[in-house]
Amino acid sequence: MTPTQRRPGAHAIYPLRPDYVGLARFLAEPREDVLGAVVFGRAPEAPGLVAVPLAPAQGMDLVECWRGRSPVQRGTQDDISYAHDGVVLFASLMNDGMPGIERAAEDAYHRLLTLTERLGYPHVLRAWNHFSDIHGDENGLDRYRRFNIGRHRALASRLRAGWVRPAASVIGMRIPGLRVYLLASVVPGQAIDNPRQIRPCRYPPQYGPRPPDFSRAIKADLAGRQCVFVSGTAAIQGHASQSREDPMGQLDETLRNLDAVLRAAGVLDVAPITALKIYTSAAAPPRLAERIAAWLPHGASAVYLIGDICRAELTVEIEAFVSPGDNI
Ligand code: 3EB
Repeated sequence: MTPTQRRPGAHAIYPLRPDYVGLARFLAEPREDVLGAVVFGRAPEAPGLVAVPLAPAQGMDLVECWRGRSPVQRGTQDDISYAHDGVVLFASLMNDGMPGIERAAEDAYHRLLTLTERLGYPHVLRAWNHFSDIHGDENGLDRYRRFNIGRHRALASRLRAGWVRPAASVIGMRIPGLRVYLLASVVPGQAIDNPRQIRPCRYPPQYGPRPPDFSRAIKADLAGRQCVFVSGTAAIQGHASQSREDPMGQLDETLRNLDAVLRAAGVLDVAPITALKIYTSAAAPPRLAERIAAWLPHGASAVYLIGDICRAELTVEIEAFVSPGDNI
């Protein structure tokens, strides 16, 4: 291609990042470059819009919008909505009808992985999982532990072949169903460990018969843009929960974990943090938001959502998206 034949913007930096906007604004804006969007609230019918009914603490319908590079190709298959742009694929699925979270999780991951591979994006970098009654009992086991069994069964053959576990979040929602959405890419990401925590896949059996299959963070070079996806991070040291009855203590521990995993990913300062999502199991105390605001760099976004953390004794969990080129 000669320079004059290049599409305008073809050499601009790959734009992937989450934007958080109100639903009305999202619906009013152009959407050609939208890979996927998630409404934390009631979703209207719109292509590629997945509803995750966690209450936004801001009290409005909040949309998390992932933009890639136009033209984006969209489709639906096997009840999965997807869109891709040659670099990243966003896919989402609602598995609301299937009884039993173990089977629902296995079926969801089986279908999602089949699709990502068929479309040429076999490397899942980041997955979000939301389902109801996360601490309920299902055949004698906590539903989160059942979810881990189903997820593990769907991933097992890929894991044996060296597939990298994605960064992930698992947060309980308060209406029935399972919602999974993910970002996958044409190139593999690199798994980052947190030196303060053991790898989730090495959790001892006290946390369930199958460990959770996720990486603490994934670092990826997406068309020249360095991205770090930090998994839902809570007050866990080694494998043990810390500061059980103390939300502010849990927050301090969580921020230490975020610092540590970012450092391990080569992000030497919190300044490049682009977006933070904070999940709390009840309305966050104002002091918690104040502490986070003081920790976050100027220009980064922080959204608060109410949902259940997958260990009942934990009340706060934080995930992050970092692209060092964004703020510095
Ligand atoms: C933890 O560190 C807290 O099962 O995919 C955080 C993020 C947690 C993802 C998952 C679980 C998961 O174990 C819980």
